[in-house]
Amino acid sequence: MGIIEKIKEIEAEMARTQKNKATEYHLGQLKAKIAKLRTQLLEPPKGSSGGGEGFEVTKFGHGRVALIGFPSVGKSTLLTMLTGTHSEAASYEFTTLTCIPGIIHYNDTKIQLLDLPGIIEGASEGKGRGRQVIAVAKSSDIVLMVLDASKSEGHRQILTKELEAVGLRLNKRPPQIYFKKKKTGGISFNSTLPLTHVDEKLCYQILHEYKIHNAEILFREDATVDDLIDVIEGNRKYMKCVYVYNKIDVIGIDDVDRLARQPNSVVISCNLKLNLDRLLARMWDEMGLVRVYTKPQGQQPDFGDPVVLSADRGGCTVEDFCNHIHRSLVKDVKYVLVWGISARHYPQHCGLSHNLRDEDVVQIVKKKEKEEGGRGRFKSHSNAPARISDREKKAPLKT
Ligand SMILES: Nc1nc2c(ncn2[C@@H]2O[C@H](COP(=O)(O)OP(=O)(O)OP(=O)(O)O)[C@@H](O)[C@H]2O)c(=O)[nH]1
Ligand SMILES: [Mg+2]
Repeated sequence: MGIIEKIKEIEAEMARTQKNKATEYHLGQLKAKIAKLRTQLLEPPKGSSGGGEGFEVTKFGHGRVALIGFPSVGKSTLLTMLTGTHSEAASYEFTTLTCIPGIIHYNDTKIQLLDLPGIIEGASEGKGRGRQVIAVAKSSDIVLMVLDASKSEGHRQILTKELEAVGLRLNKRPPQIYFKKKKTGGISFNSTLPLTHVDEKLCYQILHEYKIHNAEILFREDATVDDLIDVIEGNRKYMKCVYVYNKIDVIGIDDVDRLARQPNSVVISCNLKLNLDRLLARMWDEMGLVRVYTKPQGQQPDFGDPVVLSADRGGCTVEDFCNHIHRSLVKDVKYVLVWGISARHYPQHCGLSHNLRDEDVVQIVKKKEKEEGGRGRFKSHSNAPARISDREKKAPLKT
């Protein structure tokens, strides 16, 4: 029996089983069995390099965004609109057959947008080109789930389920469960608060299913069985997702209003070019990129070409910033001067561990170099870049 049939069989058994206190342990075990099988399904077949032809696109720019959706919802039209790169769009399904990259220039950063073939129910089990598409989605920083506003709202759930089946968790944070395998000592089970979904026995059973007999486990929140399985599997990817409802030109205003009020959603129309700027702004916010401008000593900051950092990719500290410029820089840095949201006063003297925020300006002071203007802390105040002070008027600094 193939893995997919095994999964189907267990799913059928779960559907047959009534949910109550007595079957709780059995259901938990079945869930763990499915999770294990799904992980097996994801492992590339022996002897292949994984991935699929035409799908490997080189990473480019400061971040990567994947367009995921059913066929004919307007993904290719959206890529053409936002990037100017032509991607064939047509009224029949499965127009796009490979991954087509485009570049969005936004806020001095370059973002790679990927148009992908439409996926359908069953994609996680390999239907259509689902597996390859989902692999690309996993390699990106955020997902834009494109939905047809005029079609069933169930599509959003179906796609979310497909992505969950392969270990993607959309708009969720990792469960607050500490888990560590040990060599000896049995299982130590603890929680910092009363648990309503999982008890010690269920936890033991699930660990047993994974053949784990020595481990330390600490629940820091009232997590579910699924959360526990996610932590044990350890290969889940937590991603931001923006739900993009396209084609609002063909539905009534009441429906548009309702869709727009759903969490993490943006409504657009490619045909009428409606709300595309809002979509870009939303996408950019979700990516959490941090632009840092360098200021050479005694000169105006270079506002043309920021160093772009990201908390998810590499971190946002002064040290990360220095490493971005040159690997050998860190050891020469005495301290840095920072202007911007992250600074308590302008300029603030900061060390390598200081966390930078978007649109900060940084001047590096090297070990043998003298600080600008001697006792620069006070004198260089007048050098504070105009752009920062403008913004500060709008959003006064909290200290
Ligand atoms: N009414 C309306 N139609 C749109 C809109 N955007 C795209 N379309 C139409 O939707 C159809 C499908 O568009 P595509 O861009 O090819 O869709 P896709 O998601 O790339 O489809 P696949 O590549 O097959 O997965 C085309 O006929 C487009 O003209 C819109 O905002 N409003
Ligand atoms: Mg397409």
